[in-house]
Amino acid sequence: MSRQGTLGVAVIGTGRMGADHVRRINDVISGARVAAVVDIDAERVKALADSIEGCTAHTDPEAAMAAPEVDAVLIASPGPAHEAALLAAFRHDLPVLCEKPLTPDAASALRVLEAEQRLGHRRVQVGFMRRYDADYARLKRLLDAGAYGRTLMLHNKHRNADTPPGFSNAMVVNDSLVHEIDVTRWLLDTEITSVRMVRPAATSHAPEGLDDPQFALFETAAGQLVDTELFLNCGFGYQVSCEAVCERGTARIGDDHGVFVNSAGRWGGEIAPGFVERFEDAYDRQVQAWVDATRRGEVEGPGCWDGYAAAAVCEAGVRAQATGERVAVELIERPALYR
Ligand code: ISE
Repeated sequence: MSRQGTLGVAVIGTGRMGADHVRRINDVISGARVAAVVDIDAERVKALADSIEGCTAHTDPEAAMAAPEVDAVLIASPGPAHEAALLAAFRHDLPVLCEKPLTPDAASALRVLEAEQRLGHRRVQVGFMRRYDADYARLKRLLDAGAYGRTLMLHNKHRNADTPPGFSNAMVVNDSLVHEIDVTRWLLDTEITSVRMVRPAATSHAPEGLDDPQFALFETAAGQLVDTELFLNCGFGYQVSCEAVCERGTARIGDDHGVFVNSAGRWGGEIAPGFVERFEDAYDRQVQAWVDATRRGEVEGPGCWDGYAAAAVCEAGVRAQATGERVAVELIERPALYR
């Protein structure tokens, strides 16, 4: 490990999430530094590297991985570029934190899963950051402890103020619903076996070609039902909540994030503007947990199996959008490395 035990990280992709992770590694968390940055935009990446002491700029991910001060890789490039970056990291046998999605479809996720198995050990943590959110973690502990008996249903809400340009119906599943897919598998410790997608009356505030809101219904291998409202142009802010309905009670998180105010005859609070603000602490904890585990020589958190399973459910979800039918999820048997 370079520089007195500090983990030298190559950050691949310096767009919105990548730049935020660079800031996080440099200014927020401990035990790591940004040793290299990679982007197809040569000027942008050079300007960024010049602002960080001892950091090199690259346009080729593999060149950054070969740099002597690089001990680990954080992949924050667009999803279609993930497979090549992951396979390159395996060639250099470097630990990876890969932003979600692992890859954009189940076939490519399976290729990554197979490559990691050929390596013989787990190398990848996938950026399903909600697992590191304090509220979700508390809910997980409650459900695991069986405080209210068996969980029978989950009701999720996932609302964004608006969508970025070019946001498609497939992205509603692949970019947004993918979080509830991971949360469901993680909280209930089971696989999702089928998906249905339903479209209620549409808001007039959604861009042309995007059906908004949408409603997803999962069945799990343990027979539970999970519903998710996805309202991605709700206009008023970013809101994510999850209610677990159990045999002897219910538990809900996500309603009251932030400060609660009583004033001038009214009560209320603020709604986070976006996911970067709402999940800021979760992103910090996620990257710190990855750095700490990597420095101990371990791999923790959601891995390639979770990335592959989520991709398989997403694929069923996109098919369910087209047919309106219940679509079964096709998964390979879980390999020994991930049991
Ligand atoms: C975005 O890519 C995310 O990951 C956010 O968490 C999600 O809320 C948003 O809908 C996605 O577009």
